[in-house]
Amino acid sequence: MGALGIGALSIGQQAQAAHHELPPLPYAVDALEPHIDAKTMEIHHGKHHAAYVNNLTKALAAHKELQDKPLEALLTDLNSVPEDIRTAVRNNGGGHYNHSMFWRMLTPKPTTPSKALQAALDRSFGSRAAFEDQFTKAGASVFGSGWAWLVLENGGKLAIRTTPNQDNPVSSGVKPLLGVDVWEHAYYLKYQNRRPEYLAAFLKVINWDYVSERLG
Ligand code: MN3
Repeated sequence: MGALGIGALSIGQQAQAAHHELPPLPYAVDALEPHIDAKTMEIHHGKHHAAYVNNLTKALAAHKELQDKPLEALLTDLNSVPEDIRTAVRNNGGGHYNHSMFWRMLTPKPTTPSKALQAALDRSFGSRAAFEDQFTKAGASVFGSGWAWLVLENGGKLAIRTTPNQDNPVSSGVKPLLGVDVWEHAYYLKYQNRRPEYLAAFLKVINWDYVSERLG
């Protein structure tokens, strides 16, 4: 038993040390061309997302008790995070959490919403096209850096929200199903100031299978 316990503990410690890691992209960096270019993907994932992971790890270094807590739990209850690292967790933990889902929300493969998601889109927005129109308008309306989201509210209704910086809707108690990163780093190399063009391109590479899965 003793040896087993020590073994389990050491595996646990390894898992903790590796808790916050940059996940690999689920496709090649050029897979989303021409809608999202390879250079943008390379820098966005390999530099920006990596920096959020590194800075989160640094922030948590002095708070070992938080290192094995799921990121979603930290972001859902930011007030429980010690004040000295709360902003760092909000920004860098949010950045890591947002981007980890963002890569999976994209795919080069053609996908469509599940029956359940399509019905929910119809109920909440009238049609998928009407949703896409409102979603891209919301993305275009974000002033400065932030995100636009399709969220599942507590009553089971879908809604569109925007958040500043790297805030995630889980911090206000709703579940994100789809998010679009409208920080300039997500599109500037290819689209410069033409954010609406980036948003139109984004619609072409949405992974509706994953979004449907998130609806549950
Ligand atoms: Mn980004």
